[in-house]
Order: sequence, then C-alpha cells, then structure tokens
Amino acid sequence: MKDPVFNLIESEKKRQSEGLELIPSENYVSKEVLEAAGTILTNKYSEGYPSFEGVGENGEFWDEKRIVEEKLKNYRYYGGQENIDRIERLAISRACKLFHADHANVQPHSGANANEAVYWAWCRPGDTILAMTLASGGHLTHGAPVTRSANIYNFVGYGVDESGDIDYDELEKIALEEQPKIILVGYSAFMKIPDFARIKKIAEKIPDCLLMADMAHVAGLIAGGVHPNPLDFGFYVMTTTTHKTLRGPRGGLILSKGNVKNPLKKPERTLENIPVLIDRAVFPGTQGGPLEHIIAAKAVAFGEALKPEFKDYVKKVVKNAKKLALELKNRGFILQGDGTENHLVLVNVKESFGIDGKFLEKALDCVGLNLNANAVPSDKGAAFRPSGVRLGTPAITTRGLGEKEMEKIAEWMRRVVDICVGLGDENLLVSAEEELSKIREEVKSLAKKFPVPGI
Ligand code: DSN
Repeated sequence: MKDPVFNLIESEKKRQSEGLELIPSENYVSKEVLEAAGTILTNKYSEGYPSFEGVGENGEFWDEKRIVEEKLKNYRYYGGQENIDRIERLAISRACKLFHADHANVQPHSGANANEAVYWAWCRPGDTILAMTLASGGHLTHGAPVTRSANIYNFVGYGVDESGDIDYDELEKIALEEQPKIILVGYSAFMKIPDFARIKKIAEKIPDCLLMADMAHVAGLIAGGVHPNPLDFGFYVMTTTTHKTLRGPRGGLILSKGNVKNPLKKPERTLENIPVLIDRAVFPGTQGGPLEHIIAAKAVAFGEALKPEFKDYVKKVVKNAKKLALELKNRGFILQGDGTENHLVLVNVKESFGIDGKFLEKALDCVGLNLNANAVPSDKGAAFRPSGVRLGTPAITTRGLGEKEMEKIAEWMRRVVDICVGLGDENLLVSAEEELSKIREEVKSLAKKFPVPGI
C-alpha cells in the first residue's frame, strides 16, 4: 500500500486547483521544473563545486574527453560527478546570463541561507549591516531580533516615508553615522521600485561597504526586464529565492560581480574576491551537500526565464497587480503606497474596515482565496494580529488569469470583508458558512477554468 502521505499530496493538489493563490511570494512551477525536482539526482552527494571552465549554454561542449578533463579540475569531495558537474555548471551559466552577473552560486537551500552566507562572506561578528526594518517591509533575515544573524551582527534599520517609498535621506544619514559593512536593499512587502543609483552613491561614501540587494520578490521581474537590475547599477551582490516571481523550485541563489573563482585559494576580503568569498561561505561555511535535484530544477527554470514568453508573463504579472490594486481601491480598500509598481499589494485592512489582517486572511481561506496577514509600516498590531494583508499576482498570472478576473477577485474580497464586518469576530465565521460557501463555489468554478501546471 502506498504511504498515506500521498493521499495528503492529492488533497493538496485539489486545494491548489480549486482555490486561487494570492500570496505574492508563491507561484506554480512548470511540469518540467517539477519533473527535474523529483529525480534520482537526490541520491547524490556533491559537496564542493564544479570546475569554473566555460560551458556551452546547453552543456554541448561536454564530450567524453572534456568530461575527463573537467573531472580532474573540479573541487568536489566525492567521486561520480560527471553529470552533476554539467548540470550545476549549466545552472550557473544560465543564472549569470539571466541577471548579468559574473558569478552565481546555485547551492543555497533557501533565500535565508543565501543571505546568511553573504553576511558571513563579508562581515565578522559585531560588524554593522544596514537594512530595511521588518515593520517597513524588510525580511526577517534583514535583522529581525529573533534571527541568528541578528545575534551575530549589529543590524541597524531604515524605513519608508509616508508615500511608502524608501526614506533615502534617512538611509543616507544612518549610513554616514553607522559606516556599515553592508548596505542591503530588499524587501518582502514593498511595492515601489528602489532608486538603486541613489543608493550606490550613498554607498560610495562609505569605505569597505558591500552593496547587496535581496531581490527575492522581484527576481522574475528583473529577469523578464520589467524591473531594474541592481547589478546594472553598481551593486556587487544580489541574493534571491528561486521560487517566487522567478517560478523555479523552492531554493536560493547568490549572484555577484567579480572574477576570482578558485574556491581553494584563501581569499583576501576584497570586492574582486567576492565570488570565492561567497562560495566558501556557502560551502563549507554554512551548508553541507547541495540539493542537486533542486539545482537541476533551477537550471530548467532559468532556461524558461531566458525565453521570450517569460517577458510576456512578467509584464502581465505587473499589469494584473496594478488592475487588482485599482479594483480594490474602488471598493474601499486602503493600500500602502496607494497602489503598486510591482507584483505586490499591501492593504491596510484595519484602517479600511476596522478588522485585522488575520481575521480577513482566515475568512478568505474559507472561500479558497489564499493570501497572508502582514504588518503595515508602524503597525500597532501584534505579530500574529497585524493590521494588513499582502497579496499579489505571480501565481494567478501563471494560470492565465487576466484583468477581467482581477475585478472578480476584488469583488469577492469585498463581499468577504462585509461578512467579517457583520460578524465582528472571527470565531463566528462558522455561522456564516452558507454565505461563504456560495463565494467558495464561485471561486472554484473560475479556478477550474485555469488549470495549475503539472496537475
Ligand atoms: N517568506 C517570504 C515571503 O513570503 O515574502 C520571504 O522570503
């Protein structure tokens, strides 16, 4: 008998098919990405790195003779790497091409690991890192006190102004005062396009400062050309996850400038040595064996993102997000920043309707619309009771939903809000089951017209 875990996987397939995913950090991978992730590559240990010789874009230079040469040159701690080396090299070369980078490390298991490795590559305990605060839209790994890195490094935070944009004057003032070793630009709940050129100018005034971007949310938009690329503006390092707008498997990625790549050479802490500093900080610094089945799936996803269709996809992601924001505004939702310039919308539910974000998240779960409760800047709500919700369009755009459907989603959300306001207490949601199930059926019938890839 098959393990019962497979029944649960079937239930999850049903949930994904019958509902609509509005969490802005989620997406649906293609059948090929899924296929690569579920392969026998999971059987292999390959601690270390492939050689850093060039490789054809499709691995085409790798004839038998070349394989022997490369095997002699790789930096692995286990034998049997001829296929793994080629797969990892392919992932690296595609990632570099996609993001205009000199070097890529495709091994981080997650975005958090990627960030941690960069901090470890450039800083020592007690060094100062300047990053956006969690409350303003930064990520947990950008210095939230509950994290390990916050206990190792001295994080100082910058925030956003009333318009929801980065407060650049404040950023500059703090940077000059604190002389950080890293200035980090990146966010999980921010809907403007950062002024990378301005931040570069600020960083130039600080000796020995590494300019780093965590572009996890918008990496797909960058790859598809609808968002500026920090590496084109003098940033030296960019981290990302691979599963958000980039639409790959769950994992992390570090991209950088710099051409010194031999991981066996003990490096000086210089910008030119960044690739080798990062490689050594990932392995053996903070991780052991890489997940080569996931690296293969990353390579497939990067290949997809290099295709012209991906540019169309990300354009639609942004178009849908702007339309969704407009339709929500028309229905009384107050939006952080008054709208969006990317894939993400942050609603101040408390200010709009007097209920908190968690109540609305739970109520929307009941109708098959999944998003997440989220703090808004200067939130007075507790961590589990924030005032806002965060939603976005990467996943639903993959399924093919367009502007017409954004209007429907906004309308369903307003109907659910009205139910919540009428009840006044989320524990009473069961008593509204009849009304909620009507909306759930409408969501389901629309969702079924837009199949999830791979299901
Ligand atoms: N947890 C992710 C998000 O939802 O934004 C960030 O890594």
